[in-house]
Amino acid sequence: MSELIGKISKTIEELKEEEAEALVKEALDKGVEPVKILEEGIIAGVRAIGEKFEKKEYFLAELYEGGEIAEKLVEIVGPKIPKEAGGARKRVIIGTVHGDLHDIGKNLVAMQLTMAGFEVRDIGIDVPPMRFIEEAENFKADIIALSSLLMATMMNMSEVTNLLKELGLRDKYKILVGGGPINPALAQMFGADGYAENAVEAVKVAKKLVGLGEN
Ligand code: B12
Repeated sequence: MSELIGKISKTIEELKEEEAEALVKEALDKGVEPVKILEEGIIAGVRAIGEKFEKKEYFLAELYEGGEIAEKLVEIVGPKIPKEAGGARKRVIIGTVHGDLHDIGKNLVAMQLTMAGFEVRDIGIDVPPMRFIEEAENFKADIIALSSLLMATMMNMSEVTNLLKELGLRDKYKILVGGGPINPALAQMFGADGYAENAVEAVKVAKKLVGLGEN
């Protein structure tokens, strides 16, 4: 089965959209766990594209194409991930920080949180700091979740936490952060309450942040 997962990752890396889609469907039909397909197939493939881009073996056009393929595949696999029963309707505002247009990972996190019982409002990409706060206030959010894939924009996470402090609203929300360049130390530096490396972890951390425990 891991051979099939490996093939998924490889065909994505090679930008073979139709082949990748057929393999993903085959894996689902064969009962491979959707989370495994996602993490070890799709995300691994897309990461490999990123590495090729870094080594200048791929260029912007391939980066775009890879993003589109991944998005399509995530749409197929995401809804197959088992939905958790019940769950309190805690609310999350999620978006990608100002200057950053990456949204595949953020969408996955939003999807996982929704499936875990959270009420999620996704406010998109390139979101200015003040908009996160306005939306959180309107939505009566418990958590503000920030995504950044770029080193050049990740500092915008602290703009959100700083602005919240200035407005005397910092204690009203839990801030959850994530995305490629982020790590626990940076999350702390940006004034966040929690960090998660991937969408599955994001659910665990989000639950902890709002006192829902691990289940
Ligand atoms: C696809 C892609 C694009 C697509 C994005 C399409 C889209 N709709 O998102 C396009 C082509 C638009 C793009 C553009 C650019 N990109 Co780009 N891109 C990628 C690529 C290949 C994949 C990203 C992805 O979708 N990964 C799959 C998802 C599922 O993983 P993820 O995003 O990491 O998300 C997971 C976790 O990080 C976490 N997570 C994410 N968000 C959040 C939020 C919270 C709250 C939590 C808890 C967790 C969490 O959970 C997610 C799910 O498990 C990466 C390579 C890489 N290694 O990531 C480069 C990459 C991110 N891009 C890069 C660059 C440089 C750019 C450009 C600047 C290129 C250019 N010269 O123009 C532009 C920037 C445009 C902009 N202003 O944003 C660099 C960033 C380097 C850096 N660290 O700063 C990377 C790392 C490539 C590389 N190795 O050089 N890119």
